[in-house]
Amino acid sequence: MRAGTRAGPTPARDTIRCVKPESAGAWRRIAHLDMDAFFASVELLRYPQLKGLPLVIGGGRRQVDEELLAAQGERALRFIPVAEFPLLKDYVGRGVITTATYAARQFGVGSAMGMMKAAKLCPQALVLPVDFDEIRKFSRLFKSTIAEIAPQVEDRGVDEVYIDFTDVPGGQREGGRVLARLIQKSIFEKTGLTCSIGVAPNKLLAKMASEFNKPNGISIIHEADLESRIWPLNVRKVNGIGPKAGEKLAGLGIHTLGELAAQDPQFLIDRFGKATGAWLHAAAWGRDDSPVVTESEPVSMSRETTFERDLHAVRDKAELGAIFTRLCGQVAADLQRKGYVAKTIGIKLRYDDFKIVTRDQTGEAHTADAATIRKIAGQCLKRVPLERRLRLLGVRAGALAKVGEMPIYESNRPFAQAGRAWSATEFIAVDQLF
Ligand code: TTP
Ligand code: MG
Ligand code: MG
Repeated sequence: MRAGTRAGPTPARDTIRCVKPESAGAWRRIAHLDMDAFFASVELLRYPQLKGLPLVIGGGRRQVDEELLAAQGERALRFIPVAEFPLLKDYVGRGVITTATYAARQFGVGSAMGMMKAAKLCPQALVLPVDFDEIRKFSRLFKSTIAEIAPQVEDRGVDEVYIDFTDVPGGQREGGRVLARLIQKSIFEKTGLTCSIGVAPNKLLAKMASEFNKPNGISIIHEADLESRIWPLNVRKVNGIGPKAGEKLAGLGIHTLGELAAQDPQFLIDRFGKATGAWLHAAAWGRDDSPVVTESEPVSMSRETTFERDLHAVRDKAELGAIFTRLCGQVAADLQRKGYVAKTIGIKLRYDDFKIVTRDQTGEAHTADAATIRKIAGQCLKRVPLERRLRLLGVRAGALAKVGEMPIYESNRPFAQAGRAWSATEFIAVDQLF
């Protein structure tokens, strides 16, 4: 019998009930996941013969890199002898390292270090350039793998995310360790890459925890671990305490988070201002309520305008044309500013009798170009009756893709007319997104 669904008098043993955490009363469990030596690990997928060797990523693509790729053909990349790879000691040029494998880090080489300095520390390290297309591909792949398991994912850049474990089935087991293991395993199976995960009561602590057991580690933090695991850390380990604040705190004799936690909040407020001072104190005590923000991708972007007086397509052609062109320009600018391209372009009209009509056209090619949008919207306009005067005109860009994420080979086929017109309610609902 389930707890709480008793028939008859309450037996004594029912007074202590073991209730599994359910959504409302569950402990907040937030994970931070960060890929290990990300740019370097992506190169190791292509050149597995370099595994375990010191490798740094940095500099532009050089002749020597082109030769490596060209010499043997894609399929044979894994068989290129290690001796044929360029060495850091032979590197000429300025540039900085974007990342280094853990084998290279043992020599003190790391992100943001100048190539020349790194060459002195570890001349025998191999050096390869960044391949941004590969990076983007694997970034998308590991993130989509996570989202299939735990849908509440906050994108924090190329190689890291926050994940809300709280309501995911199994997300509370062993403080989140079971789900973290499953995610690690799934990412490895899909990509061949490893990552590290910290699970804690909030984002602030999870971010710190993901670094505790790098690479390929999991760290579980509970509130009770504050004193033993968080307070010994340097204040700079908190995401948000940068070099300037760190220096200022050091000047006050505050180095560790324990020392920061011991301060009177007013002392910090007096020196850092109300908001920052209070935040510093809360951070040292591991307090953070910020939510995991799942970015919702826009479905469409649109602009519309209601005219000051009703306009007629023939008699007010010039005025209407200018407004139409302006709306198309605005939609194009919105797309460009937000980094999107659209596959469907549509128009919306409201007549003087308040009736609404819409038309759209979808094609193979994405665009964010004002002139192209204007041309396609113009074709849509030809498909609506224009005898009545118009009160409102709108232009909409739909079927959006992020720039750089649309199919590479888009045919140049002209836009085909879509059979479906979009409804006015859809138009308004979508508009409210912006
Ligand atoms: P990080 O996650 O900071 O580093 P990482 O993944 O290389 O190593 P770790 O195992 O410690 O997480 O950054 C992710 C990628 O971002 C990194 O592989 C390269 C790039 N990057 C830069 O281009 N410049 C930088 O200064 C840093 C820190 C990273
Ligand atoms: Mg990383
Ligand atoms: Mg990172």
